[in-house]
Amino acid sequence: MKIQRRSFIAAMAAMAACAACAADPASAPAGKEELLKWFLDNVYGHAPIGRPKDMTFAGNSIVFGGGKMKVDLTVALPASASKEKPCPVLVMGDFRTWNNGMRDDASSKKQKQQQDDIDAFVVSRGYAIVHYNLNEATPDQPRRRELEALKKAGKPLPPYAYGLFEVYGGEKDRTATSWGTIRSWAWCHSRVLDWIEAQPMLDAKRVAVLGHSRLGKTAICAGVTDPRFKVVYSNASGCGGAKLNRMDLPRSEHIHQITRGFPYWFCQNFNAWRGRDKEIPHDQDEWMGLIASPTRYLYVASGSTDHWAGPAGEKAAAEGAAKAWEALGLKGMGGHVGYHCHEGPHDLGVRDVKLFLDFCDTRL
Ligand code: GTR
Repeated sequence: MKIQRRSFIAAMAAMAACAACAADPASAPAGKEELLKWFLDNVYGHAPIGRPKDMTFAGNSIVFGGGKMKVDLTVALPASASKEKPCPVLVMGDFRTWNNGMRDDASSKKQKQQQDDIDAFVVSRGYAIVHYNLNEATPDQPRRRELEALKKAGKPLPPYAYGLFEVYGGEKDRTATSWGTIRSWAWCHSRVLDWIEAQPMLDAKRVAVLGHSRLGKTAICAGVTDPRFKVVYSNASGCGGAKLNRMDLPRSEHIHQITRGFPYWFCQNFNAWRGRDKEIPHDQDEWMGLIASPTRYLYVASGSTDHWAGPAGEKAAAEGAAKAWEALGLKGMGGHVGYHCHEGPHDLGVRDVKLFLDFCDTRL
C-alpha cells in the first residue's frame, strides 16, 4: 500500500491534537501506524516478541530466552547519580561489536580505547552510559562466519552462540518479514531500557539511544520502535540508517550492496529494492520522522569524507524528518532535530559526543 507523504504529515498534525497519541504510537493515527508497518514489512522486519515474561536482571546482566540468553552491560555512572537525583542515561551498542569480542588485535585495542574515552567524557558531563557487545544479542556477520568455522572444526561454541534468531523462532521459521539483525539489536536496546527502569540511580524518563554506523542504524530503529527513548542519535549510519535512498550519491552505499554484504541485517523483502533505490516508496526521512513527538528528539551526525555513508544524504534526511515535528507545530532543525558534520572520515569520537551532549543538555 502506498501511503501518500502528505497523508503522513496530516497524520502527524492530527497527532498534535492528541498529545496522548504521541506517547503511545499504538494509538497513533493510521498514517503513522501504516508507515511503521511498511518499514517493518519491507526493510527491518518484525520482532516476534515484546518484553519476555521470563526476563530477569542479575546485577548488570539481562537474562532471558529460557536462560539461553545473557547480555552483559557495561555501566559507567557519574559521581552525581543518586536515588534522590537519578541521572540521565545514554544507551549504545559498543565498539566491541565490530571485533566480536573474539579477537585481541590492534583494531580491538583501538576500539576499546575509543569506547573508554567516550565513557569517561559522558560521565564527566553528568550522564550515565550503558553499552554492550551486540553480538551477545545477535551475532553480526563476521562472527557468524567464525562460529560456522568453529562448528565445522568440531570445536566448542562460545556461550550464547546464535542469539535472538535462534531463541525466538529459529532460522527455519524465518519469513520475508522476519526481523533482521538491526531490528533484533534494537529490540535488545529496549530490554536494556527495561533494565534501566529497574535502576533507582538511573532516570528511565531521560534516556538517549545512540550508535555509530551499523549501531547508528540500530539506534534509529530502537527510537522508532520504542517511544520510551527520548533522544535518538545516529552517527554515520548511512544506508538503512540516516541516508536517503532516493538521493543520487554514486559513491555511497546502495541497497544492493548492503543487502549482499550483510544479508541478515534487514528482512528478506528489502532485497526487492536492489537496483531500485530511487523507486522506494518511503525513505529514511519518513522513517526517522516516526520518532516525532512533542517530547522526543532526533540527532544525526556525519563525516565530511565519509562518502560510503553519504553525508549529504544523511543531512537531507534529517531535514526531511524535521518536517514531521514542524507538522506538530514544533521547531524542527535546531529545535527537536540536531545535525553536525565533522571534518573527516567515518568515525565517532569525543568531539561528536560533545556536540551531542550540548544538544541533550537542554532537551534530555
Ligand atoms: C560497512 C557497511 C555500512 C556500515 C559500516 C559499519 O561495511 O557497509 O553500512 O554499517 O560497515 O557499521 O561500520
